[in-house]
Amino acid sequence: MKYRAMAVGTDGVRAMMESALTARDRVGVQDFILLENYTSEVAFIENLRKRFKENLIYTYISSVLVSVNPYKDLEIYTKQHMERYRGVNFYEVSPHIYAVSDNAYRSMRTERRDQCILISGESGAGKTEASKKVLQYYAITCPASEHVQTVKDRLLQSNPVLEAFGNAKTLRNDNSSRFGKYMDIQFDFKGAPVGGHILNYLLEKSRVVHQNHGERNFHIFYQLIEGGEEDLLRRLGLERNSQQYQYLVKGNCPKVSSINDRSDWKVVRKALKVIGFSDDDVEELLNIIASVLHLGNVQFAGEDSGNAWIPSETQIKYMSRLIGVDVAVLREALTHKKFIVKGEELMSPLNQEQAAAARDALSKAVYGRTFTWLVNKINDSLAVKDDSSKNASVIGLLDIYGFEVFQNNSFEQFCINYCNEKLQQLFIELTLKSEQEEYESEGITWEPVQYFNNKIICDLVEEKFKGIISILDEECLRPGDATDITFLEKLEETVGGHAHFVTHKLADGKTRKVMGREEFRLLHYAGEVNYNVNGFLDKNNDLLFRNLKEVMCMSENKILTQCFNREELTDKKRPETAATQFKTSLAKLMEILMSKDPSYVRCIKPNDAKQAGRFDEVLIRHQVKYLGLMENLRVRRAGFAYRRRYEIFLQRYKSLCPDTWPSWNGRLVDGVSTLVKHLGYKPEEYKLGRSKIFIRFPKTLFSTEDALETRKNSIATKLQSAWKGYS
Ligand code: AD9
Ligand code: MG
Repeated sequence: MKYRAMAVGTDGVRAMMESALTARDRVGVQDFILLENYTSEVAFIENLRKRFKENLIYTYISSVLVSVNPYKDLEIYTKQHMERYRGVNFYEVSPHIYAVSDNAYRSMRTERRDQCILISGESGAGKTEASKKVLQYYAITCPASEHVQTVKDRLLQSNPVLEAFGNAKTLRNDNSSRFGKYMDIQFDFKGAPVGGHILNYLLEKSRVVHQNHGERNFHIFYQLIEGGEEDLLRRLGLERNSQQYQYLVKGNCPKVSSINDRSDWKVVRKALKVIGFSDDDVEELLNIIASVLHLGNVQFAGEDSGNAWIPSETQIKYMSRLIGVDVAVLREALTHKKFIVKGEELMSPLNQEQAAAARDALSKAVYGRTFTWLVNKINDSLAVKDDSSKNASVIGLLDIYGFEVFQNNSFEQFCINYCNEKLQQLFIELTLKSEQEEYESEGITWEPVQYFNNKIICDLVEEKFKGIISILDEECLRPGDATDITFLEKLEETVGGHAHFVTHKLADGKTRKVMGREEFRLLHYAGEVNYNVNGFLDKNNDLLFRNLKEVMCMSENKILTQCFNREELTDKKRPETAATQFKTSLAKLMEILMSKDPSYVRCIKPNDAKQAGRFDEVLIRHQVKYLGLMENLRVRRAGFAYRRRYEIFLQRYKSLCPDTWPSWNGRLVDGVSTLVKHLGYKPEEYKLGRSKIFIRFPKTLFSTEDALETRKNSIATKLQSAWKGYS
């Protein structure tokens, strides 16, 4: 009865009461591979809809898990659920994130191969929630000693801390991760989690100084102001009103109904303790957070000469006390720029606008580097302590921003979408590769499938010398008159003819009216995106004036002294640009992922209103497209819809053939062969590999399933009448 049980995702009782066809009609198929019309997007979405309506948010495409955010608590994450998935064959229980977690864990244990779980999807689709579920699954189900319990607690508690500092309320998600995260969970030879390591990617620093309407800054600011104890706020010189702070008023959204900043503050404070932050660490950390708020309130006035000055010094005095720098030094650094000409230092005054920009650059740098410090600190606390466990196996968890298309797309979207191109490439390579390998190892002839290889777009972005990032860097380094527009012109010259690149200029010299003059369009694998070049150079340069760096190096705050060091000041080499750093870190990430066996979780957001029960078809179709799900299904179905190891297949269906029932004593392959011949399988419907049977069409499997159902029903009826006769 297991097949029915997994189809309804409950204990299968309901499905048993109905005919096989009705059950399938109502709840759809639990694996898209079993869809009759597998090339039809309509059928795909209809299957998702049916399941969503029944609160069945998970569906497979073979081993890929597709998850639709339910926007409500489904009570499917209890300890009992975890137990149900422990050590059970992937296909014998209803699709679940726990099944993926357990499967990865068991593969790691039995095959001794590192695993990774790649979670993707757009903002609000449920990636972070999914990654937390995986972590919880391991924390609860894996073996533990006292030491391991500490590691488990720290792994779990790293989440609220990173979310406080790296997540924010956006229009799309009340708890949106504004950084990419890859986390390794390290296991010892007994399968217990003994450590972890986090890599973080591209924090959206610009949020510290600006938020769009309806959005907020990072949660920690509000948590501190709402939840901070009276004497703490007094010490930090903060008022209990977020709207007093310029960096917190831009989005006009101080409160969010789904968020309780005060109780979250308590959670974060506790989590910091569990992770091993000392009272001093926390004090220094909060001094920085408060300083950023004070810094945001520093206003500049202009003299007649145009030079900026600071009329009220209350804020910089607080700052000076909190991070231990001299007020006069701070004042000068915020209103001047230092040049070194022929070894001599020259100070040039800034105007009001420049001073405000320098102030904001400092806030971003301080926050961004503190975030990196925080991640490093968490890593120290998660580091494997015991040398004997150093070569432990690893499960990596990737929770990274999905493809983004907004009304106005900038440098951040460019980086994020580039990252998704890379992940898509990896996905294609790994799914196709493993598919091909399976056919080869089973000795089955493989018919290659046509698919779009997005390498061409990755190259367009990242190729040395002629890729978009190289051209951007070149403009950033070019002294003189380089601007965002000259960057766009360079792009037109260099990649203008590329099949995936478009600007307003047409080949015949005319202009394309539908595109702005400051835009370029990339034809991504997932769709077209127009990028506005405004701010590209600044964001890529990510420069902080030298004297501001110097001031930070002088700070007595222990965290800041680690974030800003003097070597940086003497280093003649220009720091790498933001895009190049990102490109390098992505290349490293791809290497890490390539070295592991991947499992995929593809998250889908059902509607933009964050509402339970709403299935917005247009929105979902769009995501199905850019997650490449139809392509994934096509590749997976290209050969055979269904494959199972001989012993599992025989065990399940042996009762349908008198020669294999109640047991088969010969070779497994002969048993399966006897069984399917008895069932009337035609030669073109299946193939027998070395250890598995491959079935080409779902209908073949369905008819076998239906036969099994009929047999069970008839036995039940016979038993019932026998029972009646007896009583
Ligand atoms: V973003 O790219 O970081 O902006 P995510 O991470 O994809 O995004 P997240 O996991 O934060 O989205 O989910 C958004 C919200 O959806 C959560 O805060 C929950 O309220 C809701 N959610 C997501 N997954 C589930 C789930 N499995 N069950 C119930 C869920 N609610
Ligand atoms: Mg997230």
